[in-house]
Amino acid sequence: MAGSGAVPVAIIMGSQSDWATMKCAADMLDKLGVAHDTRIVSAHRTPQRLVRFAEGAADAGFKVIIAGAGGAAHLPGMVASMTHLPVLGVPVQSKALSGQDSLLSIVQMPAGIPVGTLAIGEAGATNAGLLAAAILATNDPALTQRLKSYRAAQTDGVAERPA
Ligand code: RP5
Repeated sequence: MAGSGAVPVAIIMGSQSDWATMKCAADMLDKLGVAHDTRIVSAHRTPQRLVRFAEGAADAGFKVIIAGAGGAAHLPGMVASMTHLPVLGVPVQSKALSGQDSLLSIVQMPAGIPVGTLAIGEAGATNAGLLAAAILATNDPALTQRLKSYRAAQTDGVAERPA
């Protein structure tokens, strides 16, 4: 779902190469009927775009930001430093260090500027979508029901015994 910004969730990522991972967040939000916008915003290659996005995110109508990046992954923390909106960080799995660099770059924020850090890779992106929906659901009974249905279906899908 693309949009001009008047949608509740922004999914941003440091590079086109992050999209295969971050698409999992978009897919989960689609599943739960949550509108989202997707953008490439690099802390290192497009710093001015980063500032414009982060400073304007709240006025653009976003309620939650999902930010994914790999390697020296400054994006989530830098965005969080420029907006009061909740920022969920997804460490993208890097080639050199399998995402441990991304994880530590994102999770070790100094006190005062939080980033809600998810797991490395696709699981983290999927859960970022779920967590963004859960945050929005605190003020949206219909979304709460969709989230509950998703979880109930997941529970129902687990067999008692292995096949
Ligand atoms: C980071 O560098 C991006 O988030 C990406 O995960 C990583 C590699 O980027 P590319 O060289 O593939 O563009 O900034």
